[in-house]
Amino acid sequence: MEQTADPLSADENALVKGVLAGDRAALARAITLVESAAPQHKNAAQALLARLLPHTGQSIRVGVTGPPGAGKSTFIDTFGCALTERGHKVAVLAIDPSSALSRGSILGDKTRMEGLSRDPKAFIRPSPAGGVLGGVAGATREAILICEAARFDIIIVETVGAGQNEITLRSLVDFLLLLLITGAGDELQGIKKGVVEIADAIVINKADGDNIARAKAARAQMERALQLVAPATDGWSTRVLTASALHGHGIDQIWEVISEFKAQTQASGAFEKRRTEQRRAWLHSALERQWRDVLYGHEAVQAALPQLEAAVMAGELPAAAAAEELLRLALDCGSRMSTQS
Ligand SMILES: Nc1nc2c(ncn2[C@@H]2O[C@H](COP(=O)(O)OP(=O)(O)O)[C@@H](O)[C@H]2O)c(=O)[nH]1
Ligand SMILES: [Mg+2]
Repeated sequence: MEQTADPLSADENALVKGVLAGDRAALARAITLVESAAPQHKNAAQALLARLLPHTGQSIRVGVTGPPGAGKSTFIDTFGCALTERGHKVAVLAIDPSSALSRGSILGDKTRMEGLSRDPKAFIRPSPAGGVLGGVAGATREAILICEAARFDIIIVETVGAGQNEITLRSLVDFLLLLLITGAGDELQGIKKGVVEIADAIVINKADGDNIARAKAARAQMERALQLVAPATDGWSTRVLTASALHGHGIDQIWEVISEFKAQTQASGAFEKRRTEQRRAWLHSALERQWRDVLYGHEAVQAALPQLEAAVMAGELPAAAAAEELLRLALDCGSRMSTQS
């Protein structure tokens, strides 16, 4: 068999070694590489991932979502510190598809993870802002793998509950935790239809002070509501808990639930089945992205696009006909229109 050239330079080989050794600077650089929107980084990023892939998969990937202000950052800080204290290595990533537009970063918002950011057993990575070659979800998936190769055994991915974020998050993690808070009464705030159905646990946060009774009532209500929906994970009954991220109450119980989830779903096969499906989805999103790049990067397509666009905009040509013409050009099967004229 012919040996293909290793597209990794000496520098990049050092990067692989650094990541595998758990070196934080190497870890940060590797994630920057897969996040890069520069086409010249694509080959190196893919080669890096291929090298790291055999060393991935050994973590539990936990998604945390909920409305703004529910306490996600505070919770991750408290929870993360409790886990590093038990000897775990915790990586925190953020997925924020809107950051490309807003230039915001959800891990850069008001609540910094004060404890965790100073913890040598933790690694925090804000959501990439701006254009990312693999899309924000793709970059986050790849960042998860890189953290695993660096031996982080608990990966927490945060996203604010807005738009399609939770659906994207669900496709990246093993366990999805939905964080909610009560309003003035015991009704839950910022709860979106459908999100409860994809959660493996619902935590009613800020169960402290004079809020405890309301949180408990909300919990009972949520438990009743859940009896009517199918669980998010085969064989697992969605748990409802109360907690105070600020005061550290209920945090150990949440870890117990996640550990129980892992043991149970690994025994039943549901855990690996979900991961296998997630890898399938990874392929299809990579394929769509790369195909789009090929299509729009094709010289003949670029040359023909303005004219076809103008014709469609003027109402002279159906969009499907223009699209088909562009596809023909990209696939080099010649132009139907030019051969006809
Ligand atoms: N009383 C109380 N306040 C909390 C708790 N968790 C978070 N907060 C406060 O709620 C606000 C929003 O928290 P933050 O973690 O930034 O929420 P996020 O937007 O979901 O990330 C901050 O002022 C926190 O101090 C809690 O358990 N109890
Ligand atoms: Mg936050």
